[in-house]
Amino acid sequence: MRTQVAIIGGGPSGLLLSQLLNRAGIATVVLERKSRDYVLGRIRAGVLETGLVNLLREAGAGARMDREGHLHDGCHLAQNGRMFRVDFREACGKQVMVYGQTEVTRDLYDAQDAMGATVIHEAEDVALHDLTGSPYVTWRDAAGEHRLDCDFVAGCDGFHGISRQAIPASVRTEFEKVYPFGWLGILSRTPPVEDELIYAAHDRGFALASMRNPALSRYYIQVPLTDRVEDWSDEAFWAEFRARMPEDVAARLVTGPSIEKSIAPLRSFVTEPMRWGKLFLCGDAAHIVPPTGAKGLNLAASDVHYLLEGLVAHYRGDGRGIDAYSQRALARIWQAMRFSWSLTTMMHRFPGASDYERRMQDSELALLERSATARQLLAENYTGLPY
Ligand code: FAS
Ligand code: PHB
Repeated sequence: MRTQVAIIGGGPSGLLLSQLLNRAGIATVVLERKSRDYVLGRIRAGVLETGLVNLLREAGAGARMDREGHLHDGCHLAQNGRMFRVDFREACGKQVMVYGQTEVTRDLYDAQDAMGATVIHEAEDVALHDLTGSPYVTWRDAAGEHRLDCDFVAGCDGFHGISRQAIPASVRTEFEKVYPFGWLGILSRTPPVEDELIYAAHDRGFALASMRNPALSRYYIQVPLTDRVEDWSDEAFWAEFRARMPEDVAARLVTGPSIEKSIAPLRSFVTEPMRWGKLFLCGDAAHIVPPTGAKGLNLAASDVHYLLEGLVAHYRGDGRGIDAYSQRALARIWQAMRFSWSLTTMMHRFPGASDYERRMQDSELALLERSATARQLLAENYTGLPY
């Protein structure tokens, strides 16, 4: 087999890149380790920046999002029971789209099917070869061993994939911060407690009220890294969530059985460079942000944007785009890293934090409540910096 761009990973990065490249007349093959059902069973992000919304429309995969997604003009910040609003439209004239990553991935799979794109599932032992020469990919499945020759490889295989490791350790620089807590998240078929998201800082710990649609709520609470999902009954979750939200919010909370419950660790991670010969890293394969700023999925989208531009230019005879890919992507990544780290540091309770550090957190929130300029800076970052 031969193609122009081999894409490792059939999550949102890989599928969006494949869809956009094919629409530009560039052939791809996507190699995904898991089954389609497994990929679509993951519950992850929920907030889409305008950049991603526009890319999905450009990819011909935005129709259901436009029908079923919800545009939000702002969000709420709460501190030990007091709540104030950040008005994105007033602060920076932008909005966010609330539409689950699971649905984005489903829409991309449907668009890939409609296009007749090649997505190979349950590809085992994927390996990358000759990345600085004539690259090719090998894998194994029920039918046996396979080889795919290509011009380029896009490593869209997430944090635990193989692509990042294909870049020699002597070339790679990794930057990491692991946070001393995780997020316990649940999905429940209940009406969201508020029309917009609520990020709540509380002495008991952080909590987030989000949603997928008017009948499906997505809620999170900060938990110690030592907690396991089985430690948390639904009742215990609801009681703790209520305790961290303002009283009027807690009073109107509708609870119900969880249909998904999981704990995600929080880390900030970046690997540099994002290119090695004919290999380009994209999305979680290259970076991880704590979900506080809702940047993970959205950074994957801006990587796809830069890589798409570079590859399209290359096939038209101009190699500057792919040469600049890593630098362009990292410039935006580090801004999102800063924002996600800053919001996480402000909103969570850190074990062993000094009284001074706690006062700094209170002061950051007080500044946001008081200053339209501070809210504008938060709104510009939350709704997404320009590509
Ligand atoms: P993904 O990890 O989504 O996809 C990579 C794909 O590659 C997977 O399908 C995997 O099976 C496949 N793969 C891996 N190794 C392979 C191999 N060797 N061969 C072939 N295929 C391979 N972001 C937010 O903005 N908000 C959130 O609330 C949020 N919650 C999250 C919760 C969890 C538990 C996790 C892990 C992430 C969360 N994220 C969140 C971030 C998440 O949304 C990512 O940013 C997003 O999935 C990035 O998409 P991809 O880069 O495609 O990586
Ligand atoms: C979600 O709805 O899953 C969500 C929303 C905003 C975040 C993180 C997660 O910052």
